Amino acid sequence: MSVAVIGLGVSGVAAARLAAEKGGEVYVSDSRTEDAVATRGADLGDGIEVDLGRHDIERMVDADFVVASPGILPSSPVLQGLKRRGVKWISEPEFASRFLDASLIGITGTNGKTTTTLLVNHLLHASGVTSAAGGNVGGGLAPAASDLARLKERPEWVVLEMSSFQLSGVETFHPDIGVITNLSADHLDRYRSIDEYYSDKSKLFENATEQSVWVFPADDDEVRRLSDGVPGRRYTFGCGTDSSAFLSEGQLILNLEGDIEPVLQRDELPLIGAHNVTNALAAALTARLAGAGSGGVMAGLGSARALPHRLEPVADRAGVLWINDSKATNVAATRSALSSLDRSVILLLGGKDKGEDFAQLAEAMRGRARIVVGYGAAGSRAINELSEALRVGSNEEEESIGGPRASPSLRLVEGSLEDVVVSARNWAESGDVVLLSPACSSFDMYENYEHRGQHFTLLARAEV
Ligand code: UMA
Repeated sequence: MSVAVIGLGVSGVAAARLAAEKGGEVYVSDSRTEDAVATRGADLGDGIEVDLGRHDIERMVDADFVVASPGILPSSPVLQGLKRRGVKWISEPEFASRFLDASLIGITGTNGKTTTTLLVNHLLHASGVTSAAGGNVGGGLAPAASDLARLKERPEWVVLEMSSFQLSGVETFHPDIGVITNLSADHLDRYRSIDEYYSDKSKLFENATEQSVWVFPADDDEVRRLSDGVPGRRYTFGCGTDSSAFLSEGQLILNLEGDIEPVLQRDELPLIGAHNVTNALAAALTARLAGAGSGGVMAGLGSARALPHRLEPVADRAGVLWINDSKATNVAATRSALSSLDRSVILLLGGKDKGEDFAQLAEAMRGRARIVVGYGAAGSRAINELSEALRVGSNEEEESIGGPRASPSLRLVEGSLEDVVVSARNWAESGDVVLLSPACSSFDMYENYEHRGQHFTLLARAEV
């Protein structure tokens, strides 16, 4: 087997190691030559050919597999060059899935997919079912799909988080259980339209059969539209007692083929926010369908912990709670963070502009956000759009200060995140939450959202 791997990040390294372990002849290339990339290349060891600073398309055209890292744009010269030569490439989890000797749960969606993936894994473990989670997860929380294909001890289940970028390169990938958490706009800096993004997401169904099991949100029109006609058994979670997993009178409940199973009181779930109740319902349902016992699911939900950078409480000082939600890199995630808090909020919003419409946050802000701080490259556009959206449809009486639909005070802070945190600290009053939920990616100031979240956590905890 000859394998060409494009990109030497987490995916590329994992795919190259798997290919080499399977006896493949491996060629890995990366357009960069920086020390960090060179070190990763050197660490691959002998037997893997590493090419830095270029992609040699001639070296790829005859490969049995060309594996492209998910961050490489379809419009990039290397993928365009391959396309011109009629060479197909696959994604790294697609490559891995050919060597995964376990039942497979594939989880995608716009928001909540990492939490749901890791929670399903946790619930399976709590039930004594062997499993391993990975895929898009990132942040050092779980390995790439190809690393799971190299595990010495084969688990019963592999739980894979799949991004749209990874799904775009599937061919034979077919999860035994496929989960979509929800769908809304995202990655509009990469896709030309929302439909193009949804079209990649729908590749989760590419190889569906009558034996496939699907776990979908009950109230998501896009998921319903995309999954229309897809073969397999469907289960839903969310609103209404018609679902297989739902919230009723403060209790999370499963209804598996007519067996009503109370799982946990909502206030016993140690995760903040309504969206995490939904994630927990999806995870509990998925785990039960994969063979987890009800006792294990109950115990597992009770011992779940917030993941770093996802509505993670990081400091509580002078009555002010600081929450790191740096993973909220789109408007929908920030809206869901806002709606899940019942204290007055100072929202820190901004970062690299992904082209989404910030006006969509206006309604969720009314009566909840006391101050909105715009910062970074997208800060001033965010403040301008919100100012316009909050002015339109305003009602003076309802919106008097502290009223149920009161508008936030909009402020722009130029400078670093440290400047933003200093301002927020000065403005915060006891009872407030200072929420970093930026609705933007971090690349204007940071390497990634983890780096941004770590810096925020340090600043929030700093002695002043
Ligand atoms: N590169 C080239 N040629 C190019 C462009 C890039 O060689 O034309 C090289 C870069 O120099 C770099 C490498 O490709 O060395 C980076 O590849 P990558 O961007 O695909 O990143 P990986 O490190 O392989 O991480 C990827 C996912 N990243 C992206 O999708 C952007 C990680 O998801 C994932 O955890 C990892 O694979 C393992 O599956 C991160 C992410 O942000 C967490 N995902 C997005 C999200 O969740 O919103 C989709």
